[in-house]
Amino acid sequence: MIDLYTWGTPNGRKISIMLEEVGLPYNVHPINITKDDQFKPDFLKISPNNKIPAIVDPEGPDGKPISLFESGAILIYLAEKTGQLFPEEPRASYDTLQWLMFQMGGVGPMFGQAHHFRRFAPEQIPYAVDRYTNETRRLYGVMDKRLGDADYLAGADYTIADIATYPWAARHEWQGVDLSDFPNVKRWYDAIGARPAAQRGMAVPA
Ligand SMILES: N[C@@H](CCC(=O)N[C@@H](CS)C(=O)NCC(=O)O)C(=O)O
Repeated sequence: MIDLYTWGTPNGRKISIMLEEVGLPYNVHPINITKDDQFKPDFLKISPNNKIPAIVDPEGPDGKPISLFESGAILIYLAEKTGQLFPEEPRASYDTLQWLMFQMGGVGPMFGQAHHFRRFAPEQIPYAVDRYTNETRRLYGVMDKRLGDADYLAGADYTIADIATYPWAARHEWQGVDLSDFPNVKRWYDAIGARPAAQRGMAVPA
């Protein structure tokens, strides 16, 4: 049974959606990042950057336990462990990796800053709000163009690139984004939202 250390945030929900999609059983360990659980020594042994998500798989690739942090690495690990949601054919595999990296290096950090400056900063700083809201909208534009050409981010198939991006799009209201401005993203968002595994994963931790 895989141990998942998580909280109710987009990065955490990437992994619960993935575990639900591939059908691996898992135990949820809530790490309350609003109460500094992420700084506790036992958690730091698993996740030295004091961030969720992290996993411990008692049956790693060599049959021994493995612990992993960084959601992109965890998604690749679970995809390779199960042979699901990460195409093997080289072109499709690189398409998946490039859209996964686009999420990890662009969507996650920029949407996260939009959340911070729009909702959580102790004072409203117009420069920061505009900068990250505009960058978020630009990234939705990139996704909308891509999803006008393909059903999913990496092409014809639903992959870990979509799983990484969906929980961030689920916070579109926090970002001041109306999905009707991005109709291809909306179609993709609704398709993933209709998947029972995505619905179960989005409800973790309970
Ligand atoms: N690049 C990391 C980012 C993880 C991340 O930012 N996690 C946030 C919650 S979404 C967190 O644990 N924050 C707590 C902190 O920074 O102290 C990943 O994708 O796993």
